[in-house]
Amino acid sequence: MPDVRASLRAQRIETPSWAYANSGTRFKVFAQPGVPRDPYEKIADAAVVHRFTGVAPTVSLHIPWDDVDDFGKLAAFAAEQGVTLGVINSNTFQDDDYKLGSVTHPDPRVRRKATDHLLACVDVMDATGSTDLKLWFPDGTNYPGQDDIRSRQDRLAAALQKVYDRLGAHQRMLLEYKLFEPAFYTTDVPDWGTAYAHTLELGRKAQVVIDTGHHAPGTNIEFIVAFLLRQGKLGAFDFNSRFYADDDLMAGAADPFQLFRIMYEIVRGGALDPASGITFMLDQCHNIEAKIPAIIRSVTNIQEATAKALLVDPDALAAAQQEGDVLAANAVFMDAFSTDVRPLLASIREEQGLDPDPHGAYRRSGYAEKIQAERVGGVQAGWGA
Ligand code: RM4
Ligand code: MN
Repeated sequence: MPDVRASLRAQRIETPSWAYANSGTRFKVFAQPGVPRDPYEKIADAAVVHRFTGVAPTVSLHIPWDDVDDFGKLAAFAAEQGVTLGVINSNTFQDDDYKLGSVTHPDPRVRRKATDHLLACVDVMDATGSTDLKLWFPDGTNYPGQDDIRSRQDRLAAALQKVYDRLGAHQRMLLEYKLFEPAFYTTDVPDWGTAYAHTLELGRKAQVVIDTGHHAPGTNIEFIVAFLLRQGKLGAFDFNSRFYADDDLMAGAADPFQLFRIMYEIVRGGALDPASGITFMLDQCHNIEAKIPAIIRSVTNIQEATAKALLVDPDALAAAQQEGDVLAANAVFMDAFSTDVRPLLASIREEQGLDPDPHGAYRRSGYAEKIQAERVGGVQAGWGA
């Protein structure tokens, strides 16, 4: 039996800077009062999430959304707040030049521009001390015949190789896949198989990111987790929830059972420990709900799914599996999933000197009122800012 309490205490969940900023759908971005105006205020909010949960000590940045003149200064500010800067995310999806793609664009000038941006992201990592570069490309086509599918793979491989060669000894590249959107006919990295093949070709410092919202409905994500872990090619998660497509809702909100099954494969693969090198990030946005409490909820949802996964009795499961007792094996799983783990997590928080109820503690802290009163004027951060 794993040491459930120790594993839960050691768990780490990274929160994304953009989740603290304004966001919306392609129809409308809804502004909320108190939203950060710059990367410093986003980090301050992330630090609050860490203060109440105790398991979110790193913040993922998005370049250029979080561009600053001095990343060393930003890293120092983060440290003052009690957090550190985590994964650096590239952005090649918000420039007119990228209409037909970024690193796979037919025009070598655009490809060079996109690749230069990725290289600049590695410079940022050098300045912040971040070890992970996360790559998600909007690249693809909308119409059959629009561009050559094979040539686009060649262009992708060439760009990835250039960036891979620039990585330092302790840095790595995380390649994310997404089924569709913004491209609707072909996507250049549409699935884990494509991401896996490219990272395999590149080498040890390239791994795959699973964004839970980036699959076709019905996809068995836990199988992908098990497979990539076994191959040593799972680098990170982007957690969020979906009902239909890339909905980016709070992790664990739409399908807590799926999150439990994913976390079980993580526990089974010995990958929960931060030393395993898997980065567990959120990648979501909060369009209609308050942001900080939604992020706290997402963190506690992941903790609950993890606690349940840790409660799966490995001996009872192995025995039932060995005997071919399908119902008994399934019951072991369902018993763990049906356990109310909230008291366990509350007692672990108390043991760590935290409030057992991070949701109530945040509400009572007055932080929401404080930022609404203080963050007046200026331009709120959001997509494109
Ligand atoms: C993409 C992808 C990336 C994220 C951006 C904001 O769909 O999920 O991980 O950085 O959105
Ligand atoms: Mn993502």
